[in-house]
Amino acid sequence: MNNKKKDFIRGLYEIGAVKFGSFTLKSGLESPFYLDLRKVISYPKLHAFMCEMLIEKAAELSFDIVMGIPYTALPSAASIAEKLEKPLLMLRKEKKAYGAGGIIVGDQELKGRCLIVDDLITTGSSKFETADSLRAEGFEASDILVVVDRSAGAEAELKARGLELYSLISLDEIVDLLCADGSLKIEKVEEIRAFTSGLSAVVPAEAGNKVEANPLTLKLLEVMKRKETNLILSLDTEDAGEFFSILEASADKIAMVKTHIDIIKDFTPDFTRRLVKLAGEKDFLIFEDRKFADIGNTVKHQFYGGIYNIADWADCVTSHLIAGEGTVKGLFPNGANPDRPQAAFLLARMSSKGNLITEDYSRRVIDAGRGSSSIVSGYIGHGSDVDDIKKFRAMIPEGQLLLMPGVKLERGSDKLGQQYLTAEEAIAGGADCIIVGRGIIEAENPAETAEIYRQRAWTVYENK
Ligand code: 5BU
Repeated sequence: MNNKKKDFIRGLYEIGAVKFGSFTLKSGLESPFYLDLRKVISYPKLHAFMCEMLIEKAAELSFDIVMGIPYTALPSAASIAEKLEKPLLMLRKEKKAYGAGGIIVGDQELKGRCLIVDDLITTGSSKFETADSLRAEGFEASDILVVVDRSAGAEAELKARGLELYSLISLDEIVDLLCADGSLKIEKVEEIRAFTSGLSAVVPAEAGNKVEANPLTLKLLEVMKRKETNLILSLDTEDAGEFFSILEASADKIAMVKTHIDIIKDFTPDFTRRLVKLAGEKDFLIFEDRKFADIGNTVKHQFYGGIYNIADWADCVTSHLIAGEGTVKGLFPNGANPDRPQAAFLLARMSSKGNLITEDYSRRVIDAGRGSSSIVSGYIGHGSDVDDIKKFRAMIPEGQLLLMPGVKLERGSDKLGQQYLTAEEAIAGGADCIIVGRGIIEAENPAETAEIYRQRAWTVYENK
C-alpha cells in the first residue's frame, strides 16, 4: 500500500468516517463497521487530498462526461470535472418513481461516455440501476470510480454487465492498515471479514430483505392457492344492490373484494354484515381501500369508530405513510392481534399520472413497512413496464406482498390520469395480486370478465 493511501485511511479514521462497533444498516443487517464518507467535505485538507487521488485515477481513464451521484460524491465529481476540463452532469436524486421527467441535472443535450463517480460500492446493485438508467437515457456507461470499495466481490458481476470498477481504497485495505496501526483488534477484523464474505455480491441488501409473513398475509396466500386466483375485485359502485349483484356473481373468481365504503350511497350497517357473511360463505377477504393518511390518533377514530367501523369488518386496509409511521401505529396500536388477522397495505407507488411519489419516498415506505411487518402485509405499487416493476419489486422484502391497481386487459388510461398496465405485465413484473375495477364492473358480463382476468393473472403467477 502506498503512503498516500495510508495517509488517506488514517485521515478517514481520525475524523470518524470509519467506525467499528455494531451498526444496524437500512436493510436491517447488523454490521461490525460503518463508513460515513459524507463527513469528508467538512475537512478541507482531507477532502482536497481525496480529490487529488480521484483526479489522478480519472486522468488515466477515457471518458467525455463526469457523472456525479448524489450526494456524497458530488463535490469530488465537480472537482474532477473542473481539473480535467470535462463537463459535469449529476444524476437527480429525487427523481420520479417512474414515467416522464429528466433524471439528469446539467446540460440535457450532452451525451457520451461517462465516468460515474460515487463514494462507495457495496453490492453493486445500485450501480447496475444507475448504469441502466443512464444507458436508457442514451449515455455510454462503462466506468465507475468510487472512493471505497467495500464490496464482497461485486467486480466480476459488474464486469459481466459491462462495467469496470476503479476505487481508491478497499475495505480490506482499511482493515489491514488500522489493524497494523493497533487501532483495530484482530477479533474485530475476523468479524468484519465474516460479515463481508457473507454478503451476496449481487444484492446483499436483499440478503436481509426478508420478513416473516404475518397471519393476514398467510391467510390471503391460502385463499389464493385454494381458489387459484390472485384477482382483487375493486367494486367501485355507489349502489348497494349493484354491489352485491356483481359480487355474488364473481365471488368464486376473487381472492379479495376491495371496497370504498364511503361511496355507497345507501349504506347501512346491514351492508357490512351482509358483506362479511358472503365473504365467509364464498371464501374471500375484504379489503377497504381507505387510504388512511392522518396522524395516528385521528386514524384510530377513523378505523375503529364512525358510522363505518371499518375495523369491525375489513381484513385489510390501505394506508399512506406521508404523515409518518404513527398512521399505521394508530391503526394497530397494540400490534398484531393473534385472534383476528388484520393488516395494512402501504401505498409505495400510485398508478395515477403525475403523482408526487418519488423513488426515495417509495424506498422509505418500504423500509418502514419492513420494520412493521407484523401489521404491514405489503404494498400497493405500479410501474411503467415489466422491468420497472421488477426493479421496484426487488426492494420489497420476501414475505410481504405487492398488490397492483391500474390493471386492464389492454394498456391505456382514463380521462382523469389513471394509467393501465395489462394483467400479464403486472404479474410478470412481480405483483402478487392484480386489483381490477372498471375493467370488470363496467363489462357487459362482470363475472365472465372476472374469470378472464383471473385466468390471465393466475397463469403468469403459476408459471413463475
Ligand atoms: P379501476 O377502475 O381499475 O381504474 O380502479 C382502480 C381502483 O384501485 C380504484 O378503486 C382506485 O381507488 C384504486 N387505486 C388505484 O387505482 N391506484 C392506486 O395507485 C391506488 C388505488 Br393506491
